[in-house]
Amino acid sequence: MAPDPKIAMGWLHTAKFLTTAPELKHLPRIEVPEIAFVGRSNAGKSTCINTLTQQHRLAFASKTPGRTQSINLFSLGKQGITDAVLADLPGYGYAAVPKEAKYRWQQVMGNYLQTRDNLQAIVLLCAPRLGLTELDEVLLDVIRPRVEAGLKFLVLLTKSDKLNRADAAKALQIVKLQAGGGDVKLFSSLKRQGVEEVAQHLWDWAHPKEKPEKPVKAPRVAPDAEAGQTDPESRPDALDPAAPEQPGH
Ligand SMILES: Nc1nc2c(ncn2[C@@H]2O[C@H](COP(=O)(O)OP(=O)(O)OP(=O)(O)O)[C@@H](O)[C@H]2O)c(=O)[nH]1
Ligand SMILES: [Mg+2]
Repeated sequence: MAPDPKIAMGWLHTAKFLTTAPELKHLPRIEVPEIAFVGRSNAGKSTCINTLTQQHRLAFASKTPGRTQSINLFSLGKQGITDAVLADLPGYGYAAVPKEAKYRWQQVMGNYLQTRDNLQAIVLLCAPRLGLTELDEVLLDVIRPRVEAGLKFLVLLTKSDKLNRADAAKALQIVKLQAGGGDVKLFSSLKRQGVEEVAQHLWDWAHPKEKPEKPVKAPRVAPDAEAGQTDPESRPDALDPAAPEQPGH
């Protein structure tokens, strides 16, 4: 965990709009970890991003389901050095969307979730009264191989302010079972429930602690290293807007 939730919240507050794209092939290739917010339409994804970043209108939120229609990326990082990206994805399951658009979006989403190289974690948001719906289960099936390969994953029961304590506890229990023991949390943008906790998760995903290397016989320390000099090339990779699009999409 980030040593202090204030650090994670301060980091999230640096969020800036980066780009928007109707499908994966239009997204820039990015080297830093990406954290995607997914879920049914109207679940509260865009609002959740605004709450976490403490910015009112970073992501477009609306009462009308289907508000977010493209993949929107927001960059994060202090001192202008991007060290992570948040992705706000369009929701699924909105009945009024024409069949063709639904199909197109399933393809875009499946493609994104299965092949986006720098995807580090997924936050799946769902309404506590609905729990995980059939479409959420389909999404879980799609990402299962990647979760097994190390993709981080968190389920948020959004709008928890709409439930009393007993109902919220019950919903949490049910979704925990549905998610097969995965991490599930109550979240409310309105009441700010779970905000700092989720912020800390995001921080941790974006700043994984490096595994200690196997102990090796200590070499003689070079004078430069003793002086604490760092190699600029060893900084976390910043975004490279000039990078070519990922091949094969
Ligand atoms: N009561 C309550 N309402 C919320 C909360 N979070 C979001 N909402 C409302 O839910 C509606 C949908 O929020 P959005 O953030 O646009 O939902 P979305 O998941 O991004 O929707 P799409 O872009 O259509 O996929 C808006 O009217 C929000 O004000 C919350 O924590 N509590
Ligand atoms: Mg949205």
